[in-house]
Amino acid sequence: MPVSDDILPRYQRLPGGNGGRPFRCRETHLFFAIGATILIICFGTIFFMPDLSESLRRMESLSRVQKQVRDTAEGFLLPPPPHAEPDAVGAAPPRHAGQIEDPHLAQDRQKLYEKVRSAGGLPPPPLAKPRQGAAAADAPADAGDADNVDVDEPLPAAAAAAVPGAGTNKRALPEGEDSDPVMRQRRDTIKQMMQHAWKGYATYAWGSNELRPVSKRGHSAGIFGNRPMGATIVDAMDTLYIMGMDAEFEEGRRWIADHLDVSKMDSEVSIFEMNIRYVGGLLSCYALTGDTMFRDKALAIAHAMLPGFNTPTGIPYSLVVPTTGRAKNYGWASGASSILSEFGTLHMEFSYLSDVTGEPEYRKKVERIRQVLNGLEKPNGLYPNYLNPKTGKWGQRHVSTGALGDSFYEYLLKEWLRSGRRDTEALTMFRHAIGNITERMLKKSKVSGLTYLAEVQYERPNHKMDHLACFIGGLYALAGVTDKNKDSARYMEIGAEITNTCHESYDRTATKLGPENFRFSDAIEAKAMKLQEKYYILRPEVIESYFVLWRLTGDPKYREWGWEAAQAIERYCRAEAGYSGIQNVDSTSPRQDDVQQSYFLAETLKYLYLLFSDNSLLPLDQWVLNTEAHPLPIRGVNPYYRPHVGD
Ligand code: DMJ
Repeated sequence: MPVSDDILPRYQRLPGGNGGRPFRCRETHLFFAIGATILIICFGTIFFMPDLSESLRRMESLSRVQKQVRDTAEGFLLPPPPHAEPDAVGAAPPRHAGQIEDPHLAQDRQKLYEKVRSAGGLPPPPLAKPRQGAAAADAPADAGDADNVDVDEPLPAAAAAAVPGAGTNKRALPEGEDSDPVMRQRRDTIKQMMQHAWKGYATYAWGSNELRPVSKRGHSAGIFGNRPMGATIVDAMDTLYIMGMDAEFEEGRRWIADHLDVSKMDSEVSIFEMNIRYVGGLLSCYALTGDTMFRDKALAIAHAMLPGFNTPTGIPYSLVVPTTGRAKNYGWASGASSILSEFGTLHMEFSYLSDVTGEPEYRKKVERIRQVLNGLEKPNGLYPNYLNPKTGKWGQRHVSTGALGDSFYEYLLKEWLRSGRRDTEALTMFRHAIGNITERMLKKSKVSGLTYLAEVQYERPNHKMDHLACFIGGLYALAGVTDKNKDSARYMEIGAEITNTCHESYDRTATKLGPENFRFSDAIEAKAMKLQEKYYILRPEVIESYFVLWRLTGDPKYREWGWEAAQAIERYCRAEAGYSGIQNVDSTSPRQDDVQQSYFLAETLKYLYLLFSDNSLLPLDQWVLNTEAHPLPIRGVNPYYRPHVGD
C-alpha cells in the first residue's frame, strides 16, 4: 500500500535530501546493489562484444546492412519537430500555431539527406523535386489484381509531425518558379487573372456563392441551395495559398471561420457538389496548413450530408437539406435515379476525412457504395449513368465519360493513388472499367483520324464528346504512368491522342475556346453542331489534361496550348469585374453569360498556374488533385497527410 508523503518524517519526503543525517542501513544496501548492477552490465557488454561483431559478419547480404543504415539514418534525419510534447514525440501531429522549424536546421538536414540518398542509402525524400517534365507520378509498384482494401494499417503519424509551417497558414510549399523567364512571365499573368477574379468577387459578391462579373452582383446556382454560402471563397482558397496570395487567403479564412455555417443551410444542396467543392476544398486547406478550423468545417459539412445516404441500398441521393435531412433525387434522372458521377465521386474526400478525424463513418459510407457497385452486373462491362437507390437496379442505359459519368472513373484510379496504392479494389475496378471503355467507346474520326470517346445509348454509339470528358486524356496518361502493365504504353498514347482531339475542339473555333459538346460525323470533326452546344463556361478539363500531360511527358506543346487558352480567356471572357462564360465560341464577338463559376478559381486558373510552374510545386507523386482540383496528400508518402492520432 503506498504511503502518503505527508505522514513520513520531513527528512524522508521526496524529493529532497536526508536532512543532514548519515545514510541508513537500508539505503547503504540499495547503493551497493546499484553499483554491483552497473559493474555486471559493463563486464557483460565487454564479454558479449565479439559475438555482436560476429553476428554482424554473419549477416547474409549487404542489403540487410543497408536497410539498418537506412532505418537509423531516417530516424536521425527526420527528428520530431521542435516543441513537440515529450510524450508525443514522433506520434502527434503539429499542435500549435508557430511551430515552424528552424530553416537552417531544415536545410542542413536536407543536404545530409541528399548526400546519404545519392550514396544509395535512402528512399526519395518526402517532398521530392521531380525531374522537369519527367514522369513524376511514376512508381514501380504493380498492385496486381488483389481485391482487398487495406485500410486498417496504422497511418504514418510521424511523417505528419515533420510538416514545415504546420498550423501557421503561411505558405510552406516550394515557390515552384520555372527557370525559363517566359514561363515565369506567363505564370505572373495567370496570377494577375486570379487577382482580378478574386477582387471582383470580393468587391461585388462577397459571401455569395458566385459573382456576376458584368452586372457586378452575387449569383447562385441551384446546386448550392438558396443561401449565400461563399462557394467561390471555399473553392478558391487553396489556389490563393498555392499562388502565395496570403492577404486574400487570410480574408477567406476569416469568412469561413465566422460565416460558413451548415446549420443555416435550409434548402436543397447537391451532395456531390458540396463534397467536391466544400469538403475537398476545406480538406485541401487543412492538409496544406494544418489549421484544424478547415478540417472541422469539412467534417461539419460532410456530417450534414449523411442523411442523404439513408436509402435501402446505401447509394446516396443527389440532394439533401442539411437542416432537416430531407433527401431526394432529381426528377429528370431516369425515374429519380442516383447519378454515377455523383455517388461515385465521394470516395477520396470521405476516406481522407475519416483518416484526419478518426471517425470511420465516412469511409464506411463510400465502402458501401463500392460494395453495391461490385455486386451489380455491368452491361457489356460498362457502367450506366443511372442507378435506382431503392431497388439497386440500373436506370436508362446511357454510358458516358462526360456528364453524368466522368469523375466516377477518375476517382477509381485516383483513390488507389491517394491511398498510397493500398486500395487495390479501386485499381481493379478502374482497370476493368477503362478496359471496356477503350474496347467499346474509343473511336477514330474518318478524315483527320482524331481519337475520341463516343457515348453509348442502349448499346448504340453516339459520336459526341462533352468538354467535361476531356479530363480523360490526363486520366489515361496518369494510368499509363502509374499502373505499369501491358496496357501502359497504349494508355499513354490514348491520353495524348484524346488531349490532342480536345485541343482541336478549341483550335477549330473562332475564339480558340472549346464548345460544351463536340461531334464527329462524315461532315464535321471535333465541332459543335447546334447553337446550344457552343457555349464555354470557363471549364477546366482541357487545360487539366494539358497540365497532366505536361507533367508526365515534358512535351512543351502542352504549355503552348495552355497559353493559347489563357490568352483566349483573357480576350473573350474578361469582364470589368472578373471573368464570364461566353455563349458562342464560334463568334468573334460572343455574348458573355455573366457568371464567374467558382471552379474557374479552383481549377482553371490553378491548372494554368501549375502548368507554368516548376514541377516541384505539388509533385504528382505526393499529391492527387480531386475532381475540383483540390490537392489531397498521398497517404504514406506525403508528410502533409496529417492523420488523426487521438486526443
Ligand atoms: C467541376 O465542378 C468539376 O470539375 C466537376 O468534376 C465537373 N464540372 C466542373 C467543371 O467543369
